[in-house]
Amino acid sequence: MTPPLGSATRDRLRIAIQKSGRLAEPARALLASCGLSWRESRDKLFCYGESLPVDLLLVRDDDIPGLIADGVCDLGIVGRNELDEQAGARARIGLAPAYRALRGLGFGQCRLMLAVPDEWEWTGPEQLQGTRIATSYPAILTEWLEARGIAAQVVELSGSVEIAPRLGTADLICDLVSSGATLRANQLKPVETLLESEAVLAGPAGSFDDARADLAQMLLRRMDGVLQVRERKLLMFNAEREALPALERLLADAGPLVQLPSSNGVLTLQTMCGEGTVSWQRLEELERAGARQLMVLGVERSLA
Ligand code: PRT
Ligand code: ZN
Repeated sequence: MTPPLGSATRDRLRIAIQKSGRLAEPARALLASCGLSWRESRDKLFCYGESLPVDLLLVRDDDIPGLIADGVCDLGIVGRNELDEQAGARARIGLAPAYRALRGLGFGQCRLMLAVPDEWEWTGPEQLQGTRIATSYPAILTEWLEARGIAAQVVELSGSVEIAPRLGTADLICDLVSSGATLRANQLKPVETLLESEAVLAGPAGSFDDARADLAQMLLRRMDGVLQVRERKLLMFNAEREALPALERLLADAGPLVQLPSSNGVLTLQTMCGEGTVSWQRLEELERAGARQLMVLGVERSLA
């Protein structure tokens, strides 16, 4: 049965993630690769953790910081943009920070940027004096403007920010950008970055003092293991000893080259490396330098 929200469930950890949207699938996939599995409830708002006492709450991303602040959820996966905006809004009314980013998760990357109509000749932030800027991130924008002594009017919009200049409700915008296609389609160009964002694991400002402390620590350790090996490859090959110096030069951007025991005089070598080190071109160069039976393996898990 779904426990009532807001109740003090002290022996289970509750994580808020986006129900649907950009961060929903990668957040679930990350938690699943940390060994979590769930029984879905009918209302699809609450997923009861089966493999571990870690439950999921599926919500709108905007609600995640508040759920952590109110203690309804213990952790959440949310964009840094959302977390910083709500922390900024709290600070502006004198409230203490109630949550913090515990880990950057390497997905959901985007930038919070100022974008001006294409015909503007951008000379710098001083040009913003007296303008109207449409945004869904009023706290971050206001802080940025204040830090530069710029008096501009912040026009808060909850969506479709990019059409504000054409509608005449603002002169320029401050919005999230990833590919930049939306800006281009609206005859806008990005000019300043206010924030580099990605999905983060957020937690309360304080620490847990019950069973959730151990659960959160275990989850973080597993998450670190997953994040460390993501995009990591294990490269294995055989080579004659004479080829070693040339191969080491070609693998300067990889981890230490480890020799495995071998019987017939041919060395068996392995190294951990990034995607770029095992491109087809690099493998062919290694082959020309004497590497044989090259093999590239994906890394699933690691405990450092
Ligand atoms: O329903 P709910 O409130 O949960 O979802 P939402 O609509 O508020 O959020 P969603 O799913 O759109 O975004 C969730 C999070 O994804 C954001 O808070 C960011 O942290 C992150 N993210 C990454 C982005 C983008 N990339 C992004 N491109 N969020 C929004 N966008 C917008 C952008 O502003 C533009 O309008 O997507 C559009 C396409 O961007 P371009 O630059 O590729 O054209
Ligand atoms: Zn939202």
